[in-house]
Amino acid sequence: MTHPELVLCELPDTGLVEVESYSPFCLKVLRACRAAGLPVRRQHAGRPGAWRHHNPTGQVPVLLVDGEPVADSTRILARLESLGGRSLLPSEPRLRAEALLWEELADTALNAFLVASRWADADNWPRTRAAYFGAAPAPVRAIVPALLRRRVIASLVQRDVWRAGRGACWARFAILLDALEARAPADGFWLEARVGVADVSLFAQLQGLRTALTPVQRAAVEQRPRLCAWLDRVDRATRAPPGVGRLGRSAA
Ligand SMILES: N[C@@H](CCC(=O)N[C@@H](CS)C(=O)NCC(=O)O)C(=O)O
Repeated sequence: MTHPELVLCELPDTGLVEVESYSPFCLKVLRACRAAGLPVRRQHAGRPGAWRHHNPTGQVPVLLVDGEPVADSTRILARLESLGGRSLLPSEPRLRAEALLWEELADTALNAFLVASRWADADNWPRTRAAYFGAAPAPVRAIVPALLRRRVIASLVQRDVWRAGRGACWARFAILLDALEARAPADGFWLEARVGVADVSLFAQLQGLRTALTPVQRAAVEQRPRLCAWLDRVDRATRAPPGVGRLGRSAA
């Protein structure tokens, strides 16, 4: 079967093979395409709003399916199911529902900790600022990062992640990591023997916490051996084959 042409509109490549994007939602879609065996071409822009002509919310990722834009990682993964690749959803209805619940947990609760670690935590913010805005013109660098940071922190307070402060945030994060460590599969993948929606969704957020931008949170993840062994399995199963460049087509 011939596959549709897929183009992933996203942010710049990080240059890290284990975390190709600092956007966990772009990473989720990229790894899902590979897990499904669907070749995808990556297109990069310096800021999410650059793709607003494809997505009025101004967010990434957007996947162009034969030129038709599909926005939001959850909608994109649902759409992948009809594109002729391998299904990433279990066929058994209860497991299928569970996969979507894990996706929701990853996209909401885990994502909030990832955003807090990079934007709100004062220790990590200088590294985040350099990675996200280092290439921007000096006048932009002088104004935009601080404005955006204020807005992101306000949203984290609204989401109750940062409302009680830094100590409470990281204490709650540790409890969630402990639960994930206890639940992580000893072998295979999160719900089945092959990589699925739960794997790529949880992987994208947790792997995003394992970069040099957030060393304390990376150490917290890496103190959980079962979780890390599973993350490494997902990484190996969905990583770009050697020799595929950032603008190249990445196949399963
Ligand atoms: N629910 C969306 C969330 C996407 C999202 O938050 N994307 C971030 C980058 S990781 C973004 O575009 N942020 C810019 C903004 O919200 O204005 C999804 O699952 O795709």
